[in-house]
Amino acid sequence: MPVRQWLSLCLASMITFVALTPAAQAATSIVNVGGANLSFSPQTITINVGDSVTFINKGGFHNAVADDGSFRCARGCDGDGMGGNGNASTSNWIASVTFAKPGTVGYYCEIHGQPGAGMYGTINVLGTAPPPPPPPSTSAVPGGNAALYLLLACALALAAAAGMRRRR
Ligand SMILES: [Cu+2]
Repeated sequence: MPVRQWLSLCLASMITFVALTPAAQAATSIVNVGGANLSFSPQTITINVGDSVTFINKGGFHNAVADDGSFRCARGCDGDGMGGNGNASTSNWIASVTFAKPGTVGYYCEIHGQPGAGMYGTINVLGTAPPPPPPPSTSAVPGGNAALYLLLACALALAAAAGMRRRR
């Protein structure tokens, strides 16, 4: 097969490979605050480390305060560096919190709840498994890894193409 054809095949394969590789992406979950009921909805959510939760006040005099004090939000969050203020407010406030550590975070509204009672909620933050260790050596290639063979073939084709170019 001509080198040029090889190269386009390699390129197409690599693009497919990359496209099929799942990328870890931060997600945002919505928690509705108040509205028809004095509650957070959904009351319990599960997210992954690095994800965010966006609290949206649907009506009423509310805020969202972590049991452990890690956040206190309403019109922004205390100490967010943008002039945010976690005091309960009746405005249609929206506030986002990003969770960098795995664990369970309880929170409540200072006006209508307390930790674990009344208007309160729970956020379960799941930790991600550490990435698998790199293979010990290239001796893994005879094991039959299609992607590695493809990469080797591409490298050979690229080397061949570079050689042709030098000869011109
Ligand atoms: Cu409230």
